[in-house]
Amino acid sequence: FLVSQGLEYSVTIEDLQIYREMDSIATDFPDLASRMKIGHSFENRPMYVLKFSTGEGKQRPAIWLNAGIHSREWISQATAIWTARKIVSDYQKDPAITSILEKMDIFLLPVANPDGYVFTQTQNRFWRKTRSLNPGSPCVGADPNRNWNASFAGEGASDNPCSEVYHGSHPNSEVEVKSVVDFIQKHRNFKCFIDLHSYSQLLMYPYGYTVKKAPDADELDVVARRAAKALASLSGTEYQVGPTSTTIYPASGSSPDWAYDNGIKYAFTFELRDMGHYGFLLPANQIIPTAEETWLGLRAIMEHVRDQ
Ligand code: ING
Ligand code: ZN
Repeated sequence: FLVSQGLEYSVTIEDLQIYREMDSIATDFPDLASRMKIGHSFENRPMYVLKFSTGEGKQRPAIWLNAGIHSREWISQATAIWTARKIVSDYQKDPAITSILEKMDIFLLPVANPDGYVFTQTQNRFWRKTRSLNPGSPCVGADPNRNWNASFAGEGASDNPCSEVYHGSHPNSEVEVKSVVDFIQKHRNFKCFIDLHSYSQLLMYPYGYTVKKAPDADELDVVARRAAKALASLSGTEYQVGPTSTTIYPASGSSPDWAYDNGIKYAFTFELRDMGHYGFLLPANQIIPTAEETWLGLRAIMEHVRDQ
């Protein structure tokens, strides 16, 4: 089909199994899950979000779960789609997720950078950025986790389009970022923003753009420690907890800092398995163990947000 369209190097979004799985989840659980298109990528692939809601027609307080903003971090997209299936399977079985969904809606974006994700499957396994064109430069893409309007172009970002941490021409220049920003701002009732990356086994909270302590750092630290403990309870995987800037490195223009500065207090980043032995090439037999333990961490955070 692709060759007949003259698009032999292009992969349509229907080729991505994650998108098929999103479709079947929405079809299998129509009262709980629905698929929404929040925008499209630079190469015009749809940006699909799964919405989990038991409050038809109500604008409930909401949780944003983001994955795959960096395309090569495959355990992130995989954990996200596993989590989607987990939510629909455990609703009305697990009292925790059931009570979370009685009060809040969950929005899950498993592939925040679809063009990059396709590129990692077809051209370069280690591609991190978007696939937007940079006028005047031969280099492609911007770092979608330096492109948010939070101390944009500050520390830990580059103004060189060839850099892996190029911040882009202006805040939200990447249409994938802009789509999420517009959706969250229009909704106006997000309480929690969680971004999944890999690797290093870290659970971090704002800020990345400064070493100054966030006003809510003490509370976020307590929540993150509780989540890390829950995560470790499954098979002993240890996570380090702390603010982004001092736990990993300073980085401006990141999504959790933007969320936090825009009133979404519970802003976290997970750096999933492993500690660097396999790095981005985490073997397939670690996907489900990673997703299962991460779920315990995510659920602990969501329970805290529920109880606010
Ligand atoms: N790490 C993140 C990155 O974007 C990070 C670390 C998290 C920075 C949160 C800023 C905010 O560089 C990876 N592995 O991408
Ligand atoms: Zn990342």
